[in-house]
Amino acid sequence: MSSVLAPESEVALFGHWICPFSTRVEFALVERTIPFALVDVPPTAARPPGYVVPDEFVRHSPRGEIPMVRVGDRYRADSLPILAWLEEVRNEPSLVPEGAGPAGLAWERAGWLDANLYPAMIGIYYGTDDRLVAGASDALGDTLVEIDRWLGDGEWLAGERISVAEAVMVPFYVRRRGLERLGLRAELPDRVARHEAATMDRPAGRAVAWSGEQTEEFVGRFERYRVSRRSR
Ligand SMILES: N[C@@H](CCC(=O)N[C@@H](CS)C(=O)NCC(=O)O)C(=O)O
Repeated sequence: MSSVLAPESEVALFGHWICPFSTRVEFALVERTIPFALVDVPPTAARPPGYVVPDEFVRHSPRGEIPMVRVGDRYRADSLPILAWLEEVRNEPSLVPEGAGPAGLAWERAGWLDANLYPAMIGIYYGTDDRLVAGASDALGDTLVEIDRWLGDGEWLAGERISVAEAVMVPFYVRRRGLERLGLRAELPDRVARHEAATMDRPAGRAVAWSGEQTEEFVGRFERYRVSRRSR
């Protein structure tokens, strides 16, 4: 049975381009052709002087974190629960496709990426000395080996169809050039490189891809962060 969003159920994403968790949700909304309004709420560290947090965000966000999504008059925070909720509010086209692989594989892999790829990725940009950055880069390289193994079973991370696993993977692809500038040494295995190209070439991939300026802003932000930590 298909569920269709009622016309009054307008969707809004409270998020910001630099936040990988917002990118997951934005990718999923575009991939699933769910129309939405983007309410730009920069993370605290990226707010320009004088920025005023929208009242609606303050009132409905449980932890003051982006992403938050409104559907009609309901709100949800936290990217993975948001992705699950969006499957409930409108189930087609789904990012948890039946027949994509064994039941639950897409969520299992999305969870694995959240637990393994993200700490390594975040370890690179928050790494304050070369040893920490190199360790995070090696850990990230190990996750790429595992992801390459998954891609031996099909074109997508959880089988034959794009899924929530791609939504969780995409923020890595979006900031990969920036990560290389900040110390990522691991090469993309061939199948992962092909998967990156296929994913980022979709309308949803293009919607969340960074411009050169965005990559510069990301790199500059973390270079300054490193300098400030080293001079303490
Ligand atoms: N587990 C959350 C993490 C969200 C998160 O950490 N968001 C950051 C920005 S990337 C945030 O809003 N931090 C609070 C702040 O900047 O004040 C999710 O998956 O959505």
